[in-house]
Amino acid sequence: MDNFQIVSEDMDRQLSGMDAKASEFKMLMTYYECAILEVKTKLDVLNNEFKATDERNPISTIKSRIKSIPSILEKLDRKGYPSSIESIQTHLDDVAGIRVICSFIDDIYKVLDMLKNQDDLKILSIKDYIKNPKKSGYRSLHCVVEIPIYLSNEKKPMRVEVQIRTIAMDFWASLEHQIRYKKFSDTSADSIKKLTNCADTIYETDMKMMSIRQKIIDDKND
Ligand code: 0O2
Repeated sequence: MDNFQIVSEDMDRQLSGMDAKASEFKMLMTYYECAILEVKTKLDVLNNEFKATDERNPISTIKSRIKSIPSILEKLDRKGYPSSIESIQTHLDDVAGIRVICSFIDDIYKVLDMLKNQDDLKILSIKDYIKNPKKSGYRSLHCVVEIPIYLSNEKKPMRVEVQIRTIAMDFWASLEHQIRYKKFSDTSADSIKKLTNCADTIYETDMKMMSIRQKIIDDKND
């Protein structure tokens, strides 16, 4: 049995109960992968252009992922939607996910503005968890974008969720995700408060780093 067969059978098993054949599902995931590539390329181009003009990169790292089959099925079920290929495309915005890690808070909004200025990319929604942090202390800017992918015989609009955050916000979110996220009920109020305090301290440090950078630039220009 070759690897493809194993993947396919594994997918069939994971997709049991879903109104979709593994092959159709795999094709859809390939479309999402293509959409990630398109958005990533745009971000790379913008980062290089910015580096050439400002001599520094607003983007430190770009990560991406395709949502796992269990997470897709869990989310459809939790939101009360049917488990089908059509339902995934209609109801889920985060099957394709890109995380853009920036150096400073103002870089986040610079990246968002750069995305807004791309005429073949549509911003469908923006959630600013920096101006309005989540109760947990989570900070990040989320936007859902629609981008066309060019297939052999059609142009297909695909949605990608882009999460933009600083290195510091990413540090907190990654560790908090490991130790608590989605285990809310098992976590003591004291631990939750401590984690939220850490997020607030990290945000204050982010703000301080940004003003130190600005002061150094201003001093240099005087
Ligand atoms: P993963 O494993 O990161 O992919 P939802 O919660 O998905 O039903 P919605 O409105 O789609 O609702 O999502 P929301 O809350 O705007 O953003 C969800 C994503 O943001 C999560 O993805 C996390 O990546 C991140 N996130 C949101 N809140 C927190 C938090 O308190 N802590 C951490 N560490 N991350 C958070 P997924 O798909 O849930 O998980």
